[in-house]
Amino acid sequence: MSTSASTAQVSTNNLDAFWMPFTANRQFKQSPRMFVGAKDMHYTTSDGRQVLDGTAGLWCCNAGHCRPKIVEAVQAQVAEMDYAPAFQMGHPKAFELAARLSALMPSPLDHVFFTGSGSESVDTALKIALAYQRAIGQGTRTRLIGRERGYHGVGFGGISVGGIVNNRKTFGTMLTGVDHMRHTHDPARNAFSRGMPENGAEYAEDLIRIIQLHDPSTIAAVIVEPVAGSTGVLIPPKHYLERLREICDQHGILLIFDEVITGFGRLGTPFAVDYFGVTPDLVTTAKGLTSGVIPMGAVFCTKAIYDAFMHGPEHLIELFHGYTYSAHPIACAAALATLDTYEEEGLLTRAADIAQHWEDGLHSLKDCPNVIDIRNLGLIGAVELDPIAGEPTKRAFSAFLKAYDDGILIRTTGDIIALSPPLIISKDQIDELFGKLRTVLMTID
Ligand code: PXG
Repeated sequence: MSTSASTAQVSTNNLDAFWMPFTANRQFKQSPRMFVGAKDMHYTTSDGRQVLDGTAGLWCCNAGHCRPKIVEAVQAQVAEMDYAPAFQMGHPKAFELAARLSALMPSPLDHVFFTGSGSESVDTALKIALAYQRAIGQGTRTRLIGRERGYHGVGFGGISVGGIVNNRKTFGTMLTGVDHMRHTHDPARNAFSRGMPENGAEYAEDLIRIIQLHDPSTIAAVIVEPVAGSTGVLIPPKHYLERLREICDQHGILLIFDEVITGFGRLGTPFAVDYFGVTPDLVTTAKGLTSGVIPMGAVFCTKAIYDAFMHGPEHLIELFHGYTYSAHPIACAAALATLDTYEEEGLLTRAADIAQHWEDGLHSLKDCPNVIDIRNLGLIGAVELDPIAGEPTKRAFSAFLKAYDDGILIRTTGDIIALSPPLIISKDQIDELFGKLRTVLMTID
């Protein structure tokens, strides 16, 4: 479809029926922002403008947009076999993909369970953790521990262990038996840190407080984002994640890393597991797995966890869990071609090469009005703004609207601007992004 044809279609559309997710529906429908095309680092808007993608869609299009190999793989797969049942049947690409993913992820995280999204990956990991504890005779371990300000998707499991108040407060009591560690944000000591903050390893000790309150024999697993994304980018303090691992080991508690945004090269290594050198028991992924092209998630678990289920009569199902779209053939084809693209272009480590340029550009915004903190790691950045008194989120939202008008796509959460471009971004495009963001910050109230 040509751009002009899409524009015509958009302009005649009735916008009323679609209840948009995580969107100010009434504001949007008065003044819609429509994308009709995408290529590499840019979106095309319905009014024919190019917008530089500073967010990889929603942290997912790590290879950039409409990359030929991925497009062709999806086209070929949908014509060859559109769907295959995932329960009691298989297809070769699912096994090929699991084997390749297992080779990419450090050992012993060598088994892969497929899902359809990050939220499903989180639910899956929590359920595997509970079922595992039971399988090894630790059935009293039913509690799940998350962290304040954590985002683990929007399923009931994810919002229960998550710690973003607006995502929880209107949805009742959620899962029982959940507790939360304190978050690690400490602007008084760490504002404008470059990379990992120096202060705050001791926040891991909050897990001990929770363990002492509930007794370790009641706790199945702890889930954290290695780098918290959605809440507005919180980088873990140095030695914090190592300490969490130690405490979990001491108390027989499984550690789950939610790598839905850090997975697939965001930090300059394939996974945050590699970046931090800390090995959890389960890892949740989605997004960059298919570069956002087809919905898909994958949960990695250790051999010990997988093996704990492989007992009993062989005709019996070992885990009563799975989705209609687990290992969907088109998603598998997209993921395999995405991994090829990552490999051919060195994208899973490319962020490491440009991280310094990214950090310097981002921190050059320090002198802009209302900037109270800047944070970065790998190809992730955040600029925190002082909220307008009595009108939280308004200043950042104005920045988002102005940025869109000026040709850059940014994300905002609260009064924080979050940036996470495709991993193919050039140094010139980084300069363009921060140059335009500077203009935005200088212009808005
Ligand atoms: N875990 C983490 C750590 C995430 O960041 C999910 C789970 C859920 O994934 P799904 O595929 O169910 O949406 C996420 C999703 C943002 C933003 O702007 C972040 C996400 C989604 C949409 C927007 O920060 N993260």
